Amino acid sequence: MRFVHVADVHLDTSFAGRSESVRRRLREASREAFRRAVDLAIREDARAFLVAGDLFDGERLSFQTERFLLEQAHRLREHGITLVYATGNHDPGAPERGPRALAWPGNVHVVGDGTPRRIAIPDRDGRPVGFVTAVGHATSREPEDLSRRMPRPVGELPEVGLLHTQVHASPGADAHHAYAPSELGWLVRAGYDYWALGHVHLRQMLAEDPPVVYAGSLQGRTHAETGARGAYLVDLSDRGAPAISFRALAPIRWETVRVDGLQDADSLDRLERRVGAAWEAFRTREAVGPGTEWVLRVVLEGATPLWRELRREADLDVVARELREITGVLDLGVVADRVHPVVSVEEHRARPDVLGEVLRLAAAVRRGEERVPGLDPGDLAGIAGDDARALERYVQGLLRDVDGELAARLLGVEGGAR
Ligand SMILES: [Mn+2]
Repeated sequence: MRFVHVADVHLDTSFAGRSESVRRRLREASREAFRRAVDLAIREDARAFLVAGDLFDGERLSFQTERFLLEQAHRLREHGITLVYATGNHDPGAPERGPRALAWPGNVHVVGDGTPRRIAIPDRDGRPVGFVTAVGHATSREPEDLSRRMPRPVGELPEVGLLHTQVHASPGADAHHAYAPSELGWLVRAGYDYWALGHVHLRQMLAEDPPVVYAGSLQGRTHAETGARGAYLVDLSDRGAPAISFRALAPIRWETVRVDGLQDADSLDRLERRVGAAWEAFRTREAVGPGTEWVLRVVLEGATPLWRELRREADLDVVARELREITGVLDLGVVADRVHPVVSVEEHRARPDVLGEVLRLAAAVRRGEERVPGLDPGDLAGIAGDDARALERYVQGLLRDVDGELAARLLGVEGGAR
């Protein structure tokens, strides 16, 4: 059985806070990525198209998306491909109500509640080539481990489990709510040949035998969702040797480029040239082909003679607008809250004053030779528990690359920044 596995499509996300044209393009891109996944299924002669939840971002569904989805479902039907869609926390509930109440064609199975359904996947002649067992979220805050309700597979044909779940302790899970939580150990031993999962937007294989796989979001939606995004093409014809390949499909990529060492950038033109060069270097390193669109965030850091301008919103807007033109990206934002005046850290570190003492202490803490006296984990945001070693590492992390900022703040040269 060959199939395509997608997850977390989030159609009709609002993308609030961006210009109307960018928002429209981002919403189009989610549909475009979905269309490309359908193209892939048709081209590769897949028998099933699996959606592991969060097909929709919420209750609202645009006319455009409604027409689009039905069109894609019909394309799959024309090619004898079965679409199985298990709902997630963003699109929970039975298909009779809400955005899922579309006039789906007969090849579509929507599983919108917590009762597992085992669906036979036929070949072109109607003979089953495998089974997909799906279970959906009935509510937006499913507390139960739905995987425990799935029946133990039996028989000679490949069996796939389809589920929107937060697998306990999987990388990136912290960024998502623990809805329908499940245990990797149980999934591995449950008897399925492949677990098609959704919910955690970071693409990953949690296990290889059998494959337990998060497809990741089909099209990135925030700056936290970087890198290529797309679908998995899976072939279980040989149950002992599943063939799994990732296909990048998202037309838009989200990335962040950090630029520091701006001591010599003493004019708008020089600053923009530096950013332009960093952007070119990034694209060369990533070897992304033409045709990809970008939502880019440029983070300016460290010492720069332009620190005063870069903290003014109106000036930052000019930088963002000009950089958007120079780079030709779809959208671009500039973050510059870590820039500071140029001060000679080395010179100040050698002095016997308070600043010198602070700089020497910071360096010693980074090297692990000193601790910040009297520091209580309760005083720090971003760390839990009272493990002394973890606290030390955390503080060392905080003190990385801060000398210039420390010096600038203590010297008071930042006065009158706004
Ligand atoms: Mn999601």
